[in-house]
Amino acid sequence: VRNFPPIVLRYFDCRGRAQFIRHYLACRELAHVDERVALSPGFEAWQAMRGDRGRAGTFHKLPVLHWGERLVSETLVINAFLHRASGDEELLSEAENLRHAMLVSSLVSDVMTPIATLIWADLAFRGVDVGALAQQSLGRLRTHFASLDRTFEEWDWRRTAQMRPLMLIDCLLWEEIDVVQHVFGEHLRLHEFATLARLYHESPGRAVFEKLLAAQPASVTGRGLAGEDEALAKIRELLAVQS
Ligand SMILES: N[C@@H](CCC(=O)N[C@@H](CS)C(=O)NCC(=O)O)C(=O)O
Repeated sequence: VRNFPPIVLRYFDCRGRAQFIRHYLACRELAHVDERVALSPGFEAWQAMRGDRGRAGTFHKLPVLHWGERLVSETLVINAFLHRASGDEELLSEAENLRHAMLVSSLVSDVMTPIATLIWADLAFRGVDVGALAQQSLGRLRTHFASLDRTFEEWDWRRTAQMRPLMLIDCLLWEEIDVVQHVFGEHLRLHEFATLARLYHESPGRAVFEKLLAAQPASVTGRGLAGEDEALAKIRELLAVQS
């Protein structure tokens, strides 16, 4: 067992960019503080902290990871840092590490980001046609899920993943599939992506992930539970009309 320095993960009290890191730290039982910045319509807690570079980090954005004296900003960099610092990187071959990095990048840029954009759309882009954006986002996500499904199948992922401990990519994959289902409901049709569906349902971390989410229910974005539920209800209503 390695000795790790004190770890603090700071992020808003939502799932967003950091829930997969929370899942990972919990599953791997890495002692840490899960510091959640309270959400409110005016983001008062964040406004009070935003100017403090020691807490808001290099770019005054969250998530921020403290690893002993180290402060790490940027979701992808935090991921790469943790993958290395935890010792996971050295358990994999160079080719495997490359695959992990490609998948993380793909899930963050092509799943996590468009989902957040869609949920915020009515506030972020005045006058946007939310129904059209939702339809387009769903179509693109389904196409992307088909590519991921094929990739995991070709890479014999289910078998090889069983031969190593649960890693960040497993947490991220589960989290993104869960979020996409939460947002699109039955419109996603996860069962049509057989490998992804199995990876999701049979994830060794699933019980821990679900327990963590049940213990601290959180919205996907910084809109907060009530505001986000309303936005999601609207999105699903618009999708139902179009389908
Ligand atoms: N490129 C950064 C983006 C981080 C980011 O945009 N964080 C948002 C929350 S998801 C934030 O801190 N917003 C508050 C602000 O910009 O004042 C990353 O990938 O971590």
